[in-house]
Amino acid sequence: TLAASATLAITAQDPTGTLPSATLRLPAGPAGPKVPHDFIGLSYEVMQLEDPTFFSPANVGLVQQFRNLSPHGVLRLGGNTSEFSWWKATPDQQPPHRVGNVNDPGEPPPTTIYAVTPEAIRNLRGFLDATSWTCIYGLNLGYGTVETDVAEATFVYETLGSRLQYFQVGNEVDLFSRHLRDKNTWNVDTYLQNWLQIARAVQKACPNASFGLPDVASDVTWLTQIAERWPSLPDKPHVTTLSHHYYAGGPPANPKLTAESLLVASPKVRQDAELTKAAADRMGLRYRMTEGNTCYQGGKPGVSDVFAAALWGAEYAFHLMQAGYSGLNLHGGSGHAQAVSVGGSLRGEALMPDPNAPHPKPFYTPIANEGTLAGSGVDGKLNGTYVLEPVGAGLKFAAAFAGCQMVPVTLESNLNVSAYAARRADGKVLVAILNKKPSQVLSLTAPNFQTLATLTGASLEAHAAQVSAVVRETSSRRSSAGQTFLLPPHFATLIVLE
Ligand code: BDP
Repeated sequence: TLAASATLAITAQDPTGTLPSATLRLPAGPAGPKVPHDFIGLSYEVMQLEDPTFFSPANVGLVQQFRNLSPHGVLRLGGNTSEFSWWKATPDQQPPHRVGNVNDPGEPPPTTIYAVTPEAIRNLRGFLDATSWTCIYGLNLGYGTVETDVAEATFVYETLGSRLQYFQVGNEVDLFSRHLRDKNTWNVDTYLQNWLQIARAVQKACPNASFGLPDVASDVTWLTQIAERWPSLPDKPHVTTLSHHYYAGGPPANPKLTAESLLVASPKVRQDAELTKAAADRMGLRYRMTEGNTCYQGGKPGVSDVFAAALWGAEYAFHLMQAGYSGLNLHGGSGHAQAVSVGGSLRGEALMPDPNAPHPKPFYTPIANEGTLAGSGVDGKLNGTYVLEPVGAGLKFAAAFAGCQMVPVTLESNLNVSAYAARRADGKVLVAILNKKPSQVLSLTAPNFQTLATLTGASLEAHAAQVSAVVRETSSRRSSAGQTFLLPPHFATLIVLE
């Protein structure tokens, strides 16, 4: 165990041997946050529930991928499409007629709707049991009413039982002024009125249910404003978690977003974490990043689906662990909301997604179905073969810290290398070191360690098809003090100190 401070020296490989450029220290002192055992999570569109065979124990390929990613995790259902879903309690029930106002370009039109059925929820329960994961379930705030949300929530609550972690009501409410509400009146106060009306009714129908809020897209000052108003609000539902989203880049057309630029630390990650922690501490709640990825609008090819995304995913997860988050959910799935609105057909007065139109998968999905480019969860073309994509491999790499206690690390470096450490239940200290440069070789000197895993790819831009972004259990490696260990460029290693 780490009784006092330990020092690992990381040096850039330098032909003259004169360049000791980085020193990593694990100072003895107060421990960092405890990482919950179910820290790792994924986020999917509610739209995904349209195919009840997707989240089902019979979808064994997907069950395996979830279990492989983390033995315990949190599946969050939400996204843009949660505002356009409807609860179809019986097979003959007709979709509601919805009249929309202004659309944000790229959002599903308000008349695009997604049916969620009892069969899908029963299968979801089986899927969660098979994976040992729990669920954050997104209810519709955009078009939801007390009546429709209570009916859906009651069935979900009774069916998911202890597999339901909490309800979220509304996705990215800070953006509602663009498409779902009047921009002149929409703000934190009108949001809280809307939210409380539904959440109170759901709480009454589901007495032991918990809630998370506000699930903002990017404006975390909403969390601060909610924390200010919270003490004076009457009859509050049982809230456990404050949540926000984070997309590192976007739109995909932005030429500045590249595999290399993705790996430059963003100040927003730290700023979001500070505001979020302050608001959550004030309210006595946990905080979670419930939806995010490398680039919004479905991701960017060459950035979101390449090895750089694996390093990004690992680093982002470690960063949130160190910042005290209760978890993160990287977004993905076999369909993408914005693509669905293309190719609708008129049925009565409602514009429905064409069941034969493909729902292209987002480029950033952590787990991909190999058949999804040609098919979707809706039209039954899923072939049952699922693969871990680069960003998912990054998440799996970071999952080694779940259940551990973070150990603050200091790293003096100008090398674009980062390091995170955590103490395992057996007292041993894990250290993850990420070499993010496409060319620099680093050497690491440590007292005594074993390598547990590495995260590797042929290059930062190696495409998913050829990427070897896999977490490998390497054979144990014991080194005598002073022995150096080379860290190739664009490479991450996870070691355990002896
Ligand atoms: C988020 C939405 C999600 C989208 C994603 C994206 O919540 O539904 O799929 O953006 O643009 O804002 O990729």
